[in-house]
Amino acid sequence: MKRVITYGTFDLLHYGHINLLRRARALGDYLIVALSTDEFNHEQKNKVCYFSYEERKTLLEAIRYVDLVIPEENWDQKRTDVHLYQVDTFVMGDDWKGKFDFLKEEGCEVVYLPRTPEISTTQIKNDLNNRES
Ligand code: C2G
Repeated sequence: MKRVITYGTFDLLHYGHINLLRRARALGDYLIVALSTDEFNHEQKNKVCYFSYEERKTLLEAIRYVDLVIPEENWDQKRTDVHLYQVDTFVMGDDWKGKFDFLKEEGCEVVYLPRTPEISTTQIKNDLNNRES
């Protein structure tokens, strides 16, 4: 069984994330999503989430492409994760291109997939604000 892992905050969840998860899952048989915790987002990613970790986890677990959701608590757990979860392929959107190539040293394939260009949480928030004004 080929095991794939990807990481992220996934807030607000949108079709760009779904496009990523669908393609990541298609690279193997089992997809693990390491979901950034509220503490990690707040303290190290400087992201303020609309949905809590538990709410974002519930959303991700409802997606057909996702087999397991685990917490992402820091930037440095990836090396451990790929061994702990026997990961064959690490996947991220290409906004991260090159940033995780070190995982190849752990025997893990590293794949960067093109982002869905026209959608982002910032875009959603801006559009909603503009509609209200
Ligand atoms: N993504 C995408 N297209 C978009 C928006 C996001 O393909 N329009 C991808 C990102 O490239 C990423 C994933 O969806 O691979 C999750 O996006 P974020 O939640 O923004 O992830 P990020 O905050 O960059 O967290 O340790 C890695 C970090 O946790 C990644």
